[in-house]
Amino acid sequence: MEAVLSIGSNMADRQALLDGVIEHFAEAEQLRAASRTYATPPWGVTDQEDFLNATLLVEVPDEPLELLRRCQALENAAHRVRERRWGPRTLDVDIIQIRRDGHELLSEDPTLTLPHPWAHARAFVLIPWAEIEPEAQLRGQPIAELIAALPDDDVQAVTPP
Ligand code: A4P
Ligand code: MG
Repeated sequence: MEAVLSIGSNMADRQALLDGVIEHFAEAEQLRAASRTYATPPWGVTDQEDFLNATLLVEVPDEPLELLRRCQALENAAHRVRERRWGPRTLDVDIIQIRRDGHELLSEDPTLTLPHPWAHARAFVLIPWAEIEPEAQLRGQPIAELIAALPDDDVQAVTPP
């Protein structure tokens, strides 16, 4: 199956933490594409440091929950401490979308909600994603349209290196 991952960090050596995730999938020969790294203002809880964010396309043999465990293991390896929702983190690896045979999986399961419930509203997810998959769709809607519907300020704040 194919999966779109959003990776983010706003603590410690942010770029090295993102690179570690990219290397993990590249070494397994499962990395299909990686966006550049974007600097992004904090979304949700705004009194925290800026993030670096990137989006990856991976192709993995795992079942969806196995991929989630892998993503969480990568977070744990970065010594991530969860203190508050949407708060500062060394590394966040979220599954944005999973596709099988080109069809998007949908899930309401709180353990793994698909697509990621906030993806459509997050410039820091959609803009890097559009860089690697400009024609992608989320719930059948082109991500280019979702980006066009975001507030201009949100879009302009997501800055490439
Ligand atoms: N979970 C359910 N669906 C998914 C999914 N599709 N991918 C569950 C990953 N996890 C999923 O996540 C809480 C639970 O979500 C997990 O147990 C998992 O089973 P968490 O990572 O433990 O908690 P969290 O990340 O603090 O909360 P949450 O709600 O996942 O936050 P987000 O959505 O990850 O947002 N601003 C910028 N600019 N850049 C960022 O990267 N990130 C966040 C975190 C907030 N603001 C940001 C950024
Ligand atoms: Mg998360």
